[in-house]
Amino acid sequence: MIDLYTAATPNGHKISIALEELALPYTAHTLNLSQGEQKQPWFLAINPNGRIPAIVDRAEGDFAVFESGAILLYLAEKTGRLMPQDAQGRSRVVQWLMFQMGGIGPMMGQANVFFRYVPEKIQPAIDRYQGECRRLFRVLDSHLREHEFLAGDYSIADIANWAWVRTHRWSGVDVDDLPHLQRWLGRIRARPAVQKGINTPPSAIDRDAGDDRARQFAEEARQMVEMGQSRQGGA
Ligand SMILES: N[C@@H](CCC(=O)N[C@@H](CS)C(=O)NCC(=O)O)C(=O)O
Repeated sequence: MIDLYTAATPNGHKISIALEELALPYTAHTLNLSQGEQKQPWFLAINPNGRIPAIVDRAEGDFAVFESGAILLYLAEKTGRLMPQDAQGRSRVVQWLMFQMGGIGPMMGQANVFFRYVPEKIQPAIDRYQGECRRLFRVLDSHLREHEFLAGDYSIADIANWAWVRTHRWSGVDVDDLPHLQRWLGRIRARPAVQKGINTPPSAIDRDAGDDRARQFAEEARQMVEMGQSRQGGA
């Protein structure tokens, strides 16, 4: 049994999607991020960085893993699935996983902060992060022109990138002229395990930005950003 500590965000959904795909038994614990539950001492003992997602593998002596990319690798290696076994195939998956962890995630995250959450509209920051998202989306689109998935068969690299890119509207970045990216988004969205994963827990990001729940989500995220800024140190 695996305990998953999560919230309705792309990084959280990466892990619920992977657990569903792998049919691993797990219990999802949803943390209230706007109330700072992720900074409580009990959770910092699991993830010293004080952020979701994290897992504890009860079958492996309560082994804890934090950082969503590291969790995906752990689950793929534990099961021998969602990643090839040979060195080159594995490296291809890790490359696209790192592309998400170092590029798509941070850039879309910052686009959300400046486009949705901070009260002041700082246009150069919005342009910078949305522009970088567009550039990264074009890299994905060009690669997907020749490839069905990012690195051979459907893998943890697809899960990691998909969980973020699907929320492109929330970041204010369109994909209308990126047909290969759209095809890949639709193909992965149709997987039953993916549907279960993005509903564990369901996300307000999926709703219309003018919807009350989406507005409340943005407000809570804004409070979380302010809380993070007012803290000393990482957690
Ligand atoms: N690099 C980390 C990022 C984790 C992260 O930023 N999590 C966000 C939600 S997506 C969070 O917990 N935010 C709460 C906070 O900043 O206090 C990962 O991929 O796991």
